Amino acid sequence: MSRLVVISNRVAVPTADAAGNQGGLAVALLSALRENGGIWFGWSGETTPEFTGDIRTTQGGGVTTATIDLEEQDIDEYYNGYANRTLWPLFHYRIDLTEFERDFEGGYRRVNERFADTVMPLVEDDDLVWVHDYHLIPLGRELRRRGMKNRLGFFLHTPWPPARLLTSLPSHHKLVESMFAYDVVGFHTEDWLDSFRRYVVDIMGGTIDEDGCATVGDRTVRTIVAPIGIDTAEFEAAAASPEARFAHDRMHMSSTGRSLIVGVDRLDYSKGLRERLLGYERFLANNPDRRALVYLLQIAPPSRADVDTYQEIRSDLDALSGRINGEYADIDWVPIRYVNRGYPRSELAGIYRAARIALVTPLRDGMNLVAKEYVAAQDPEDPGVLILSSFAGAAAQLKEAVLINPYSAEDMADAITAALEMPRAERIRRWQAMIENVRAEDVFWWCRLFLDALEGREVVGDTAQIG
Ligand code: ADQ
Repeated sequence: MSRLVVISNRVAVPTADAAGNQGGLAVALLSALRENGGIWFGWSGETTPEFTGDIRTTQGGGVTTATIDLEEQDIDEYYNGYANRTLWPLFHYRIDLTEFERDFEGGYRRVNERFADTVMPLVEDDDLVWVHDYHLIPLGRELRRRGMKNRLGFFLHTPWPPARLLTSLPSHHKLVESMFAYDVVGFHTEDWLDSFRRYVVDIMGGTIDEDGCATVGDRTVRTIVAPIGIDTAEFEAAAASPEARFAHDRMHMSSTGRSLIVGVDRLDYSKGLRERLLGYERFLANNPDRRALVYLLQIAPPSRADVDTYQEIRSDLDALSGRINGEYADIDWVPIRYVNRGYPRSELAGIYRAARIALVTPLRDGMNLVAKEYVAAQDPEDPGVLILSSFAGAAAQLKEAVLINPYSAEDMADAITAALEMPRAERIRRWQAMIENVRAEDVFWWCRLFLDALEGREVVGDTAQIG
């Protein structure tokens, strides 16, 4: 069996975490690394005055991690710059927030070269190399330039934007060309894959064959759909844990007789938090008799605080939740509990289970794992209702959710009303269809699907979506 080398911006350090605080992606990749042996390589999260390329390795739980420090300027231009001010907004269709700075692009190229230089000596001849996400798109090309012959895969965790948007990036051609250095490139959904293929055909004059191989000139890359899942078994167990029950009871005691509506998101403009609050406000305005029977718990831990747009969205939401609470609260009820902190996963599972409704309403999302976690945490006898944006990748799999247009406050208000009125039999029917998918297409399934494609093995079975 080939060893696996995972390369991503940040590295998850293996922990013997009884509370299960590691996300599904980390759990799946760590378990693949444990199974195959290998290394997880990335940025340490630390800065250094001058880049040295020194590699810090740790070993634990059968996994080796290797990390490097980057310079302050690297972080400004590569991470806070090109990755999070240019590619992230553009890939989430927010051209209005996209910043086009040459320095950012230079930093992005430099850090990808630094990654290539430092990881190259760690890779052995038969290793499978799996690169993750928009931070490292050109890494494959840099590795090939340095003579790497290994099987090289790339997975994008965000959407892939339509060609009309992508072409606004001054160096779009170079970026897409660099993806042809990989053997396999994976996306969460058919939609993102289609956008990529259309770019290849329409802008690059390439072709796509029936195996999903994209060819431009003499270069070919296999393109696949591989929707990421969660560690469903672990999450279902977490939802039944004492910590989850404690969180569940805490929610109930603090709100007797009221239905909890929950939202859990990183504080990011792509998650549609502003539109969600406005949709909930519309529900309150349209349903005076129902007001005091519900409340919204919005959990939104801050992220990327060094980027201005993230500071702006934070103050915007502070103001908006304050205004709605000011307008509608009573002496014994506030409509929105707005919380800016993280929770252990088992507590989160208890909160999901206590919630009659989950509002998962991103304006654009590669997949969205919260939607799947909510489904996994439900009580099979009395499940809640998932209200899901049709613009989240998860909507392609969770078709029995109440799908909405997150830009429409009316749509959201109507969906909340419908969810509150939904009979138990219908809630169970919808939930059963969803949990079947969340169980079958979990994060381990996703990992195998991608690695099988990377190894060139045929993928069989009706859930496989190699296209
Ligand atoms: P994210 O944009 O981070 O991921 P998401 O898929 O929803 O979005 O994952 C967030 C994770 O963070 C979930 O596991 C959630 O439980 C956890 N989380 C959020 N708030 C939390 C809190 N307050 N406390 C504890 N945990 C919290 C990117 C892409 C997504 C894609 C994933 C995986 O943007 O579209 O689904 O990668 O590919």
